[in-house]
Amino acid sequence: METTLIILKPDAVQRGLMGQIIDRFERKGLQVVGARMMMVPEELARTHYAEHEGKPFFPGLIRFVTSSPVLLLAIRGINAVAVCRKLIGATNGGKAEPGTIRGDFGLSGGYNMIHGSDSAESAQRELALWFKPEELLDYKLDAEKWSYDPSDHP
Ligand code: DAT
Ligand code: MG
Repeated sequence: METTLIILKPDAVQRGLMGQIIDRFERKGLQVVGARMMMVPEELARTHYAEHEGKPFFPGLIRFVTSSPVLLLAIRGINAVAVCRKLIGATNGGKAEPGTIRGDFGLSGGYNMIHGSDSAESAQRELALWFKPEELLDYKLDAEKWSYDPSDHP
């Protein structure tokens, strides 16, 4: 089992898309193990996006993610990082495949509604950045036995 960090960015919250986006993860069979809304402090945004510091879009990105509340989600499942990235789609909504979250709901490269960790290592770093350990809940999802074949489990 893997846990990944998802952030519904200010545009997703303002456009009233939180429910529809959460639904994508739930109907896939993934488990929500953490959730919290917040205004993002600039320092936290800069740390989260540190790999992009110095790129031309960086100042606009920081302004955007700190401009209005976001919804943090911690999502768990087998290969959750890769599965979520696939559900999210390509970075630019105008180019993302239909059927993906960005492909179905967006047109923009910067205002692309959602963040998902890009590797297991990023997920660990980012979950620790945004959630306190006690905010990630270990609980049994009863429907899970119908989402996975027992032989799927590592
Ligand atoms: P992703 O969010 O798909 O992992 P990324 O890590 O390359 O994409 O970039 C982080 C965020 O920065 C992305 O979600 C939106 C913004 N961004 C990336 N490239 C951009 C660009 N060329 N113009 C504007 N914003 C961009
Ligand atoms: Mg990224």
